Amino acid sequence: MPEGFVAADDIRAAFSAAMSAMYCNEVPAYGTLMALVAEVNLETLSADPALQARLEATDSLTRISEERHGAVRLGTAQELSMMRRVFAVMGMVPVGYYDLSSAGVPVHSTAFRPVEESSLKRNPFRVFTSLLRLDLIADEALRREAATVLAARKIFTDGAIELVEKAERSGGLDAPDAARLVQEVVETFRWHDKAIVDEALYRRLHDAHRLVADVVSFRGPHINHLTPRTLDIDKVQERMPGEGIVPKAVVEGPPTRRCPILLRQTSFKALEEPVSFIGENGAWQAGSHSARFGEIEQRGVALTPKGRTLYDKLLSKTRALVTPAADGSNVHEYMSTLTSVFKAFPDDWNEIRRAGLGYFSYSLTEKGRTASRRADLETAIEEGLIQFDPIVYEDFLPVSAAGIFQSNLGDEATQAFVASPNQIKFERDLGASVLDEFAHYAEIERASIEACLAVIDLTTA
Ligand code: OOG
Ligand code: NI
Repeated sequence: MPEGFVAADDIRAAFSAAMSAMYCNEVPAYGTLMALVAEVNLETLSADPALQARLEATDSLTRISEERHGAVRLGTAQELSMMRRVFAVMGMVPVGYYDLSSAGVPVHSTAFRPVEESSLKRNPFRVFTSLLRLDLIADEALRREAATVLAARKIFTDGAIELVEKAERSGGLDAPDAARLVQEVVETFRWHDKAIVDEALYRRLHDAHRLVADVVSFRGPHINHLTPRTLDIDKVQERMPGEGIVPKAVVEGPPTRRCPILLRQTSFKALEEPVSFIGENGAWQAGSHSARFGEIEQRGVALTPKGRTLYDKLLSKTRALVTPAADGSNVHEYMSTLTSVFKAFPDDWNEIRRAGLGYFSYSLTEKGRTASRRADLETAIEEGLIQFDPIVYEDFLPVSAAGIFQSNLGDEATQAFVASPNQIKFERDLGASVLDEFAHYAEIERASIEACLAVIDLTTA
């Protein structure tokens, strides 16, 4: 990076903090949730010195209190490709393709996030970004009207666009420009209570799918949630009602385990917020809309394709036995079924590793650094020359995401669409291809083994 430019990681960290401050202001329950998460994280760490020590040793402790993800839903290919360019200036690239149509939500998505280890440690802010699929809406006239409304709106400020172009031209931004970019980009995610449609069109969009109304009716893609990361999601879930927050009934993802895998998430329901629709003769007409909510997550080890296949199989098996009811009436039955079905997934780090189910980062122990003898990987682990840590899953899960979408769309909104993943079209609209998350984790693991190998020369053992 040329002299005088602010590191992309620092721009992202400033952006994440600015978004959090804005959301705290706009949705006070988010602030309450952050305080609760901080309290539980502190308790968890003091009760588990070994966890604290590993997080410290792997240099991942400081990122956790600052860690969060957000989500937005965009309306057009132009919006998506500009969003990619904006996030690129902050060191965030599109990772993964998520098809939500099969789960009854007319969008497909990616996650913009940092990928380098040092960047993740500095600040792992990520944004789950969805693109509306008007092609899945049956009513052709409505589809055209929605497209016309979307084509006319501008979700980025002129200042944001200028600064992104400048960063692309010069390879970075100096401090004043970087600070200005953060302020300009935050504008895109702000809540607007004045709709850009009248109530009649809002109703029709809403009847097609609530998500369509949410994307099309407003001037910008308001951030719809921000999610802090907790070290004990069960405890936060349990304490939410005491703080006046009602969580959704079921924690999405795997059950409670000794060795956390992938991602567990829960949310509180979207707020019903006052908005005004375009009325007659320049007047505004009062109404309401619900879109914004809060969510927490707990992250575990990234799974290999083999591990992910097992996870998907066990989750489908659970859901075939008990489908979680939206009103939470069968939550105990669902959770106990989930727990018993997941007994088939090993719950010991070394077993998970040896079975090739998860990705791990290998490092030399103190003893390994000074070892005079050579050994292969497994022997070196047995002899305490090499240790391994789970690589954190930095991405999302489509079934969980669908559950989060649904719980905030009102549960009557469940709808069937023909499953139609279209990654090629998504990437064309994005203007780039998405990174393959599995290949990426595999590479981190491989590089960590190679670094050990360079020191104790395993190959010539
Ligand atoms: C995104 C829902 C997905 C997650 O954490 O899985 C998501 C949305 O509602 O726009 O954020
Ligand atoms: Ni989320």
